[in-house]
Amino acid sequence: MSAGEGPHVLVVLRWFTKQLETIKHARGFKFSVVNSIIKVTLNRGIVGSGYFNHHGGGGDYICLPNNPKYDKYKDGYQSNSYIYGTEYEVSGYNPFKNNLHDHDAPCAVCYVKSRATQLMIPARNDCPSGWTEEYHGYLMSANYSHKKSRNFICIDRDAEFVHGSHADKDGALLYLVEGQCGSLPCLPYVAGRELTCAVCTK
Ligand SMILES: [Ca+2]
Ligand SMILES: [Ca+2]
Repeated sequence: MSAGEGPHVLVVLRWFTKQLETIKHARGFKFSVVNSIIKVTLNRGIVGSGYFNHHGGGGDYICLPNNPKYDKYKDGYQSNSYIYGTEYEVSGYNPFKNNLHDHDAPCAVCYVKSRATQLMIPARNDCPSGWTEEYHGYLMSANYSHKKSRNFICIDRDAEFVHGSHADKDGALLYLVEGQCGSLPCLPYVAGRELTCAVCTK
């Protein structure tokens, strides 16, 4: 979820897009200033991953830019690794502000100056003392019954969707994650309850 380029560089992958106050453009990046902290949105794009029911291929959700650049290429399929857009699958229960079901998931990659460490905390919707909350929401991942495992990612409770994308085309999919008791202790965990998450920086 993060990529460091030095001790004071932080790239936060946000699994949603939120309207940041746009102050100015510099080197093609959007800047915003929140509480005197400069946030730079390096990339806005769409969540991509492998097809939900393929056995192999790439397994993580990644943030694909809206403006891809190709190098050498040969159109048509010669290889055996594919990438798809990603739909929210929340028909059973939607705790989000927006009705996300079957919509495509957008994303943004942000840089927060001066906070060099990023942490995604599962099963919490707040941050430890001294940390800044970037957002909180719900833990999501792949469907257990599908053929492919994926990473757990934190989706903002105010998550947006790609407008005009309500088409049920599938591709990669995102499901809410619920606790299962056993090795997972209940209490404090509760069977079937949707887990939260928070993304914190310091
Ligand atoms: Ca769908
Ligand atoms: Ca549930």
